[in-house]
Amino acid sequence: MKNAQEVVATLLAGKKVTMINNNVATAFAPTNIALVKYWGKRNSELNLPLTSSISLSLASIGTLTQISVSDTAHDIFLLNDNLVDPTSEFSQKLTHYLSLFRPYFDAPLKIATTNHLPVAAGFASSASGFAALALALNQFLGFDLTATQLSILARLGSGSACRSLWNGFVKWEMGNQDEGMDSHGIPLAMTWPELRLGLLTVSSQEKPISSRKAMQCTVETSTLYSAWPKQVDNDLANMLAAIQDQDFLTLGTVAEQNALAMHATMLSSWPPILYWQGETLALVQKIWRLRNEGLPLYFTQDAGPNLKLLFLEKDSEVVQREFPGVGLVVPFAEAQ
Ligand code: 2P0
Repeated sequence: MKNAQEVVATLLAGKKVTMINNNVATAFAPTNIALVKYWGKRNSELNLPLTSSISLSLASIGTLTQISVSDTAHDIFLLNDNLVDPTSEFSQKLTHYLSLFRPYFDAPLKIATTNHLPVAAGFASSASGFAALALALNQFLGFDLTATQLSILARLGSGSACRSLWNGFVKWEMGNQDEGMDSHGIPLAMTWPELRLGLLTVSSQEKPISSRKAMQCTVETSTLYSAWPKQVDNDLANMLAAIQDQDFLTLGTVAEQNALAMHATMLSSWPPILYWQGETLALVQKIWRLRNEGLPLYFTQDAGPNLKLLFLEKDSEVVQREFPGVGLVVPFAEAQ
């Protein structure tokens, strides 16, 4: 069994590192929202999942990361222009990730990250964050890796990051190799210009328990978890068919059911995990009422209290009227 350091060494075997002092590398990666979720790992060091998953990237919403050589003796991290507390979990995660690359360079780095969405509030900021970081490191150190190899590197930072290397629909193949060289994102060629997402922010506060810890607790203690891989298998097949056929009602139904089943596994964990807040429930009930009245509107929810609405362009106006603060996203803006 390889550890993360050995996986990086395998990917970088034979690569020449060509870091130039005072060089600056900048990279962007989109946030992705899973339509069939990743919840549970078979290897927590390499972030190898127990199931495959499918996501939709949010086009121009994501993370912009800039790397340069630090003029201090140690690494410094900036998040949305603010210096990050070196004792924070965010800083420790970044430091650990960078340590995987230390055999290839030793200069202290300045890493400036700009996130379009709130960090650690269930808006998948770690996904776009590690994807942008892998892309920026690739440029900065001249690794010249392929998107698939960068997807593997991004996964070592955060599982869902391996899906943020591409726009549009992406499938994360779980793979079955111990070292995970076959566990990475694969872009799906389909576009869907009429598809819309709506971001409903209930809270931008940091979540009470990280996805990493919540996933582990669910796998170890949830009485419902044994049903999850079978649910995901069915949902993956139905979601792929829905995307292929541009069948919105199936896409919405599968995405919403899958998210609810994931939250049900969390609720049946011990100690129980509940990311919902009162306002989350009120919004879900409103979505269900509107749907009963004939509006084809669905939601998905990640490890936080915020919701992501799924609907079609033709219903944009009514959705924006019903949910005045909603952030409208056009995932296939360029395809229009
Ligand atoms: C997903 N989430 O598929 C699922 C749905 C949250 C709910 O992937 O431990 O930050 O870094 O691999 O990727 C969030 O978990 O967890 C996540 P790690 P990650 O988008």
